[in-house]
Amino acid sequence: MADEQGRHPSRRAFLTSAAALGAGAGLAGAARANGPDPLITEVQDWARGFGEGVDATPYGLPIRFEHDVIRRNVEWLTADTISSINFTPIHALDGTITPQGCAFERHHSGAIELAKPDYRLMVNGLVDKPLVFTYADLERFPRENHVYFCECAANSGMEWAGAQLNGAQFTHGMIHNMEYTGVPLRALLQEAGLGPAGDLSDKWVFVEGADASSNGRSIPMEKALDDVLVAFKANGEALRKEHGYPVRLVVPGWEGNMWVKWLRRIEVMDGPVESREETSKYTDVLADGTARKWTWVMDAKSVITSPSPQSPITHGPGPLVITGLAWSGHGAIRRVDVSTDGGISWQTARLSREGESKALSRFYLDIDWDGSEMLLQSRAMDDTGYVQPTKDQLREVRGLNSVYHNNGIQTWHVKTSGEAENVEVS
Ligand SMILES: Nc1nc2c(c(=O)[nH]1)N[C@H]1C(S)=C(S)[C@@H](COP(=O)(O)O)O[C@H]1N2
Ligand SMILES: [Mo]
Repeated sequence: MADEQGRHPSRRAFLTSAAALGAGAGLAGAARANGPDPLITEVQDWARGFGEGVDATPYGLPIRFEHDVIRRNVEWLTADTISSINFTPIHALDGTITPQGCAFERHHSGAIELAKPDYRLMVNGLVDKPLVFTYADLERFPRENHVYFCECAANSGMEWAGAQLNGAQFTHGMIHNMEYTGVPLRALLQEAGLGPAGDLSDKWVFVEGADASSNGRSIPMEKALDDVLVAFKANGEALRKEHGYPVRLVVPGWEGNMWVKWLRRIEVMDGPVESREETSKYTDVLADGTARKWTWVMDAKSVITSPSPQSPITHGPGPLVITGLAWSGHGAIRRVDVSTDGGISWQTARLSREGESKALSRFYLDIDWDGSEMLLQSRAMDDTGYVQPTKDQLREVRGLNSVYHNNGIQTWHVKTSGEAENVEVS
């Protein structure tokens, strides 16, 4: 942080100088507020000798000043860390790609270590010839690269009954967005032979992992033949152990639970298995006690990552960058609106680039903050025309029994001090 680097004046001094310039001093004023002396003339410590050689860091980790930008778990959420969850520090990241080292993990029976030589993937069931692929076999199929978000269906699930966890990392951090390299599942199914094409519409695949939980899920054949990837690289390098090394399934736009890690088996079947993960879990209990099932697609959603409880405003009035993430499992983000008054009025934010299908979009709203309190909200719209609902609108349809698929609008109460808190407005 600034203090550890010893370069910036204290926050107090900074606020004083910003205040001296007065509100609305503009960008030049804000830049000058960084120190009393506009010019840096002295030779600084780090220029008096040599830095480290290229052999010091064969594989780099973030510099120590960034030690705070890490995955975190919430201890009371689960009984142990084996069947548990940690959260991406989205409040501290920018752009859209999530580095693997801080991308959330969700395990039902812990992260296993599975070496490439031991890896096998079986395709069986209603195929012409059941096959077992080694890792080397998978590498010989034509490959594709795609960026997709992976969101756990339970993301924001703790917020159904009202504002609870104080930070975007905890309310919205069960998401990551990576560039995957892999082979379309379609290619492996075709290799095994799917029989006459006409019969496929009522077929399903059951996908299973090699870990003790197996995390089995049924996927309709239409999706399996569409954009599902059998992936072995993320952001250019091998998958990390915790994300399913050496091979995981990527099921674009659909709930994270279906993205089976340590993928070991794909069975073509006549119908769904109705496994634990798609009946007692990952279904949505409605107000009348019945459960919605097959709610695979992650609806459009967004969150302001900064300012937010873990990323307060650290300067006075004047230029302020409001930023966040938006995504939709149905397609691309078309527009994001931001409100500073709890949803009474809205301004259209700037997308950092055109929305990409089933991938995170980064938005910015650059404002001249007058230093007063704000109730910050963001509202995403995707290319189907769907608009992210308020939490009240969601509860009207879904009741209060749900955990999964909470894509309601989030509110941060930003105080005059710049600190922010998780609140709900209705
Ligand atoms: N084999 C296996 N696959 C799994 C899981 C698991 O426990 N075992 N967890 C699932 C759940 S619930 C989610 S949200 C995603 C999380 O992927 P990540 O750990 O890479 O973030 O993996 C899914 N795939
Ligand atoms: Mo999940």
